[in-house]
Amino acid sequence: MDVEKAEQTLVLIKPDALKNSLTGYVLSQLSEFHAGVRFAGAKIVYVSRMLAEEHYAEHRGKAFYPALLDYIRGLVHYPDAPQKRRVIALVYHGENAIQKIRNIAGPTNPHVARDTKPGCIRALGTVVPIVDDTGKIIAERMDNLIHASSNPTDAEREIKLWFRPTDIPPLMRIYPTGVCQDHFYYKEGKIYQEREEGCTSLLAPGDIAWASDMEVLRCVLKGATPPYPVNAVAAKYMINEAPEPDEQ
Ligand code: FUP
Repeated sequence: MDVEKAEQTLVLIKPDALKNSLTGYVLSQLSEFHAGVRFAGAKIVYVSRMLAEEHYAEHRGKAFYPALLDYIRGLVHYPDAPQKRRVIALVYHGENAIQKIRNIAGPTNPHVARDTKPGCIRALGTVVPIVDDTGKIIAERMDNLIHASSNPTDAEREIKLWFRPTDIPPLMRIYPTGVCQDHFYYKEGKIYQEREEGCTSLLAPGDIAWASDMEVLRCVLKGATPPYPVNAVAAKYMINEAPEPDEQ
């Protein structure tokens, strides 16, 4: 297929699917034979707070947001086993990939999924009430087994959040990339061109990077407002680097 015409979408197999041994089932449902989409990227990810916050940035401030972060980070399903906290992140590639996979995933709320689309993946999920300090139900946490990008804009943002260009085979990359000319180091939300104590090296001269990520880094260095948060650039370069301080 012509790369220009193909769509890509991000799928996350979440901790509840892993805990219930549903990985094989999900992969079968999303296979090329059943869904007509192909793998473009795959990785096992320990989800840092920064990555979780960026992934669910649109839900920041909502009553279910803290529970959503704990869920995607695996704290809910593996409270006593930090070493098991992870998701499987996948990029699928194909014509109409976003809608095809959303259809197989089904409605966001597993109860709605069961009622309206029995047989879809999320019909196997569950809904858990979230209570405040007084025991009053303030929201619901939807344990719906998989994430699937909902539209082309979200898909691009999410794929670039979880994957570097070099995680994807060169002939399958659909977003602009460039060759980095500078050193970019990250520490606590700031970007440096010289190595600082305790910083992480994000990019070095010669590295292939998402063109939009390099624009964000250049903006931050100049003190200008970047098109998206610097943490959305940095998070992917810190994947699986180290556990959070409270999980060591
Ligand atoms: P979707 O695109 O289907 O993942 O749905 P949303 O972006 O609306 O929601 C993102 C995640 O938040 C979903 F996986 C479910 C979760 N969620 C809750 O836990 N409680 C809510 O009240 C709404 C959404």
